[in-house]
Amino acid sequence: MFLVEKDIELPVVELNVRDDDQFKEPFTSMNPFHCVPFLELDDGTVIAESISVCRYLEELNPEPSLFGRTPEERAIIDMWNRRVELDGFLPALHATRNDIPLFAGRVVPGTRTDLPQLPAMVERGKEMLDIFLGRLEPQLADNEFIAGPNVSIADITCFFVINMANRFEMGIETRYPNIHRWFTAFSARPSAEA
Ligand SMILES: N[C@@H](CCC(=O)N[C@@H](CS)C(=O)NCC(=O)O)C(=O)O
Repeated sequence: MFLVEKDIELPVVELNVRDDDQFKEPFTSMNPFHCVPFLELDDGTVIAESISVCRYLEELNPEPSLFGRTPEERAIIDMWNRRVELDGFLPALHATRNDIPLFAGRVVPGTRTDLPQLPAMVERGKEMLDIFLGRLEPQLADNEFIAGPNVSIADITCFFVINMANRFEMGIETRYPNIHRWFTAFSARPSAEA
């Protein structure tokens, strides 16, 4: 989504993470945290972590800005992106990974372990997610986008949180109408369709 929003084209290698490509060479050495995406530079340096990759690409391609242009904009966007990641994405991730049978044996991203899927983590994840949604709703009552009047990286991060939340039928459409309005509009962007 970030690449489409920024109109950046990169050569892409697709890994089949269900078939454990990320644990095979050369990828296991490139990202020992065994997750996609990661970016390999021409000198062989590897940058993993989605937000770190996006931040690097934004430095090279400042417009359209998704991380903010001024110190204040950058701080506000960073604040919201962290809230979305820490308070929304993590609970949604743990609820999802402890719930869907496909994730048995892989409850922590990029691992294969015998840690069992715990129903209590699904319930707690949903409860924490609901607290996050309750805090996000008033922000979207007053703002078109997550971090204010302009689209930002926080919208992209949150798009994935709401996608995961929708699986849990949390009644977003009726209980959080402003989140629903934002999500419907964001889903229609070419980057979401891509
Ligand atoms: N912290 C990483 C997490 C990335 C992540 O969870 N990627 C998943 C995408 S499906 C993955 O590669 N999973 C592989 C696995 O769990 O084995 C980031 O933000 O980029």
